[in-house]
Amino acid sequence: MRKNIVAGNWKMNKNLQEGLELAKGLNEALEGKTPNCDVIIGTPFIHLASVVDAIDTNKIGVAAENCADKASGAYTGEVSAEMVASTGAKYVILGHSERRAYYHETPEILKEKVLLALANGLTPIFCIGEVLEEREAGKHFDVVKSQIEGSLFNLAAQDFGKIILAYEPVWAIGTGKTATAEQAQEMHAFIRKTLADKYGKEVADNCSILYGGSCKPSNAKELFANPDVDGGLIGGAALEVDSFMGIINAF
Ligand code: 3PY
Repeated sequence: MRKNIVAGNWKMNKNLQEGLELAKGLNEALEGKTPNCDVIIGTPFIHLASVVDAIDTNKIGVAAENCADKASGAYTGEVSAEMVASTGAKYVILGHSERRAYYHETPEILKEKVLLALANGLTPIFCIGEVLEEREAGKHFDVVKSQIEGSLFNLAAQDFGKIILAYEPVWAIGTGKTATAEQAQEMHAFIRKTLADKYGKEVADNCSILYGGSCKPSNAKELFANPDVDGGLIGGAALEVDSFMGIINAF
């Protein structure tokens, strides 16, 4: 059956020393505890190897926040999925709305990234979600479905089984606005049905679908209580041990 997961997305925050302090603090806070969910932290590339070394990776998984859409070669400044995997990170966040919006990542580019991540043994945490105008125009289901179809439906069922999805309504990211528990459940159930129609009920039931977008200790419990919400991809609240622990403890 699918896992409950709380994954942090640090974005472009924390220098190396600050990041290490945060990772170690979280490691300490989890010492001797068995949370009711898997815990993952998504860090900038340069933190990955040091964070992996500094924590118990059996307790806390480590994710990159991106990887290149090319395997290797003359792509100055890029970081490949193979390089990410060589640090000991096991996950990679792909398709975050910030990457789609600011770095023009298309479904085609993301499709390549997913394939390279999987080929290198990384678990993609694949983000999907509509912008405010799309929701207001009643297009949110179509948008999310086409994001999934465009980057993931080329996968065989066996490979799709390795994907974690994160539904992040763009209008709720960094805005302080959160989807209501009903809105989150409605979309997560729609996503699960979309997966079931393509891959069958078993694959759909086994896929963890996280909610992202201003999830915090005060609303995590209500969001996670929904049958199709299997955890969260957490932005700002992942930058402090106490608030991130507050969300982990919501399970
Ligand atoms: C947020 O909650 O702000 C996020 O974008 C998490 O990825």
